[in-house]
Amino acid sequence: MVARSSEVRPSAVRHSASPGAGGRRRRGAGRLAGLGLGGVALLVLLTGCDVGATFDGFGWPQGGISAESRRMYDLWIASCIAALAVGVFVWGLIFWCVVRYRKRGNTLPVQTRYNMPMEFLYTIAPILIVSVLFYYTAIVQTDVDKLSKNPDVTVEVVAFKWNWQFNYRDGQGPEAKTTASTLGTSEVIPVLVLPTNRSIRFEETSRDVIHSFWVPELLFKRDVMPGKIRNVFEVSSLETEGAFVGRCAELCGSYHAFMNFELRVVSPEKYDQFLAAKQSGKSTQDALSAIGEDPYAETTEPFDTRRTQDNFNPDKVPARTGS
Ligand SMILES: [Cu+2]
Repeated sequence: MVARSSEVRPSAVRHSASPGAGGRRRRGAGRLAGLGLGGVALLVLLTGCDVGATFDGFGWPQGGISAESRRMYDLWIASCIAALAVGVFVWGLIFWCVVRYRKRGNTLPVQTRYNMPMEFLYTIAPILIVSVLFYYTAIVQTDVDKLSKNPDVTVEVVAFKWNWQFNYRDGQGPEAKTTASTLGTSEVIPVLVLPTNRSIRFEETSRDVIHSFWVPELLFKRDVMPGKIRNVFEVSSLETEGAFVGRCAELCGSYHAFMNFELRVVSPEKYDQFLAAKQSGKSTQDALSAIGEDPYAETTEPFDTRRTQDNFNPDKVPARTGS
């Protein structure tokens, strides 16, 4: 037979028979909860606003360079803090129960099965937590996937086994024209030059199999599909100048691991000069030199594919030529 909450067990009678001891225990539990809350408050105060940096991003990569990457990072940090708060509360309850209701004899403590308010709380609290997490995730995801009508820069990303081509376009969609292009080769890593503080649209397409365009500092990657599919995403602004390695994040064949490129983020003025130099017919390396940038990739280098081993004219393989 199932014990009802309304049934009063001898142990409950025993507890209620000694109000002094119960009061002391309640005060003890209150002190414990106060200490826990105080500890959390102190932790937040000590770490200031940048809780994420203090805890190494809770495992999330730090150093995002786009507005979207910061929003994704903030969502992760907030979710971790919420999870920790729930965790600390639950751990506190567990330890409190362990201490408060430790075995003192052979009689069962008060049983609270079929306690409707508790059952209601157990059901509603997780639904509320999941709803809040879902709400903020949906907002950030929509924001990251948002496309503008007229991005400042549109670059077509063409992936192929096993390299990249970056086409600077004069508009959006497959009908737009390429005004300048950078092609990677086995000897030269392709450098994708982009400006800070401008919205950038990436239109991805593949010539053969599925690849994936990934710059770790964007905290973002998106598959590059073959056929007529143009996978499109935008970055509302790049906020940090510098050189960042880019990779293929989809296992696409023998030389998948060699599909590296470099994202070079420069000032808008330098970008305009670079694009003008490219459009006037200069190679990517010459155009990079013209704006005072390193002409070759700084973050990665061509891998030794050993393709020349079986070359009939190994002496004639040109060194570091490309794009
Ligand atoms: Cu690939």
